[in-house]
Amino acid sequence: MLTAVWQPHLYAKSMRIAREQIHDQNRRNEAGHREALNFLTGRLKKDGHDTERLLKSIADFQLAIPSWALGTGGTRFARFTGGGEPRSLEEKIMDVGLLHALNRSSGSISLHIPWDIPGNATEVMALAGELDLEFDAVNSNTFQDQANQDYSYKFGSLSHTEKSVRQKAIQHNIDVINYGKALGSKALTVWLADGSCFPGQSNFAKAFQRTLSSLNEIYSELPDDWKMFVEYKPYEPNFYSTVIQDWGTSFLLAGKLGAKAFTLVDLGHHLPNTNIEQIVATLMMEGKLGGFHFNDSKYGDDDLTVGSIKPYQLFLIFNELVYGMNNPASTNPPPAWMIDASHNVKDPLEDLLQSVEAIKLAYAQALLVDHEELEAARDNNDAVLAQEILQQAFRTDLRPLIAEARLIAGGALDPVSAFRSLNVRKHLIGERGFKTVSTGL
Ligand code: PSV
Ligand code: MN
Repeated sequence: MLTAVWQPHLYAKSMRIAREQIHDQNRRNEAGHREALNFLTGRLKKDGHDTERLLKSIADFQLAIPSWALGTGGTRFARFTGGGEPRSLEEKIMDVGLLHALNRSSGSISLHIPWDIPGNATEVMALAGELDLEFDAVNSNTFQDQANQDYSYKFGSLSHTEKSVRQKAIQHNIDVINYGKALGSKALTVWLADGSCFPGQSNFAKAFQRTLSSLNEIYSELPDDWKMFVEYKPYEPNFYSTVIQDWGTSFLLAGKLGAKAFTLVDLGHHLPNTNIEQIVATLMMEGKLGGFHFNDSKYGDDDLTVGSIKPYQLFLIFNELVYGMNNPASTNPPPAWMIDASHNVKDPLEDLLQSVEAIKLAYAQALLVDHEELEAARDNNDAVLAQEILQQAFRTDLRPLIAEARLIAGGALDPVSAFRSLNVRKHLIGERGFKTVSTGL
């Protein structure tokens, strides 16, 4: 049984995973883990790696969990909800607390407004604080009409042809900034569904200019220590054109807006086979990579578990990210790391644990790359050696090192199996019921 703690000042009689329960789980796997770790660290040290430094970098790497991805996702055909889904923002925060207790790497939550409006910011902050969580970027939503809305985003929001609709969308973004301020967030993410479904429907240049002018108004309300992330996407829900369709358009907007505006890369927002690692390198070179939405895909914006389809691509992206972050000449501020995935058939919490693990693995593998050696190979046009260097890192199984970093931080050696042995989902169903539907995707 999991520990149930009554929090009188908060209204949830909610489950927490106690450290002792995690230790009990870890004791079962300890021997096998030590053996694998000793073998790995022996090899890494022989190859000249500083394993203590690697452990620290891995432990420090934190990912924001989206408030909209704690329930089951769906497609436009159906949504098969699972049991025990969070019914309120507070329950979502509790869920992120469970993830963080297990992996010690999910230390923040990213809110989508109005799906998750914090009613009482002080209480919400207190709950997050108890669970050792912070609030990451806040996300605006002008891609749906809300009940009782007397205007419509059917034909766009910040780019709408009618000024009054644009004004509503601008005001919504300003409201979102204000919600974020109360929670200690430091960034606003803007993703627009604006675009057109048919050739001729929209004037591309005018739509861009209206968007820029709306974003400028929002930008002028952004606190000095905040950032604005402009997320791009080539298609969906509009199928002919999207106003902010690609990194170039986002980069153009960010440049025109000013120093606090950046591009946000969502891995699922590219046409098939796009070289995303090159986009990352270019944006970092220009100091304009603000944030990342991780997921994986086979065809489009599939929002699948990170690393489930193209783990090598993920590693190559991290290779550029690590290079960009460690390059002393880089002016790029540390990007904000977020997951943006949807779970149609998996338990959302298990899926998120898998995504975090995949991201940390790719990051750690990228840390193994010797960039001086790689540059030398490049300078000599030695494509064979360059590939050897990258694939040597990619093919090193660093899972014991990731597990060790988690163990040191008080997390579970194997978060998914701990989640299952502790019957977390069963407990959540007992608490919240079986037929629950959470807001979000
Ligand atoms: C759009 O596809 C997106 O990636 C944006 O980040 C949204 O905020 C999120 O998904 C949820 O719809
Ligand atoms: Mn996204």
